[in-house]
Amino acid sequence: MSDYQDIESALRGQLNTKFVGQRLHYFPSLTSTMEAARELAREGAANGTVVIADKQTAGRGRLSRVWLSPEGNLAISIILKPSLNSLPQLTMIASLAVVRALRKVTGLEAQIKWPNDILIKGKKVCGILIESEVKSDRVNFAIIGIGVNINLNPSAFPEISAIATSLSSELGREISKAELASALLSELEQIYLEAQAEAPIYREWQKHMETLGKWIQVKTGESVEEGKAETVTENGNLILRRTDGSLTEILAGDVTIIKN
Ligand code: BT5
Repeated sequence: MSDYQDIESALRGQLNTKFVGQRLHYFPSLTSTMEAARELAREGAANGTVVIADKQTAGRGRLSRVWLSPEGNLAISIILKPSLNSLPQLTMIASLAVVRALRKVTGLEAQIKWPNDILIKGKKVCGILIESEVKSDRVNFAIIGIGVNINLNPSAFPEISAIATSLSSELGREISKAELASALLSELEQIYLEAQAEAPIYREWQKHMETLGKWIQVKTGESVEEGKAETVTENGNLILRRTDGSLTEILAGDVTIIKN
């Protein structure tokens, strides 16, 4: 199946959720699903509204980095209206949903690299981007952006060939985009509801975290910290033990593993 309308109707047919994806906007091509979702959210789109593009011409990562999204990539944005308290949990919710959906649809066991990468055998198969609009102490909306390399050959993209993988490269066969998107949306809804009910999702998240126990360097803007990744907090922050034994809590950054 390659025509986006076929994928869209297969997805609508398979989707088994209460609210996530019940409003679905599927485009053959967009600059970025984050832009389209933001416009919809500002126009008052319902909680759980989903935007998917078969390909993106200006897909983005954190700090305006480029996210390559040719057709074999699933580019999806989900609009949610969480409370301010649960906003920091969205990265955890999204990454766990990806891990569970990958296991269910492909049998592959993925790992989480703090804070927002999903890896298979050490290579990036998925990236997650959270954006939100908060006014005083209210979340107007949050958008979870997820990009998964489904059916693409990373070696065709020199920018990412050394660091990326895809489901088709791991499995040696193609995976249905509709099936993966549908599994992802239902896992996401389930974990989002669990988290609202204060279930401790961070323990499961921590269990899949490959970063923990390793000697790492974390860059956050101009600041660089080095030490052992000790643990993560319930809000998803990383606790690092520096060489002098002191601890520091890091909210976001880019991790390089120095030593296992
Ligand atoms: C991310 O940023 O990993 C978040 C990516 C989020 C993409 C989704 S797709 C749907 C929605 N719409 C968007 O426009 N974005 C979201 P970051 O941690 O900053 O990682 C970016 C880095 O990942 C780049 O600098 C590359 O090194 C690498 N990269 C780019 N494209 C990749 C790909 N397709 N597969 C693996 N790695 C990639």
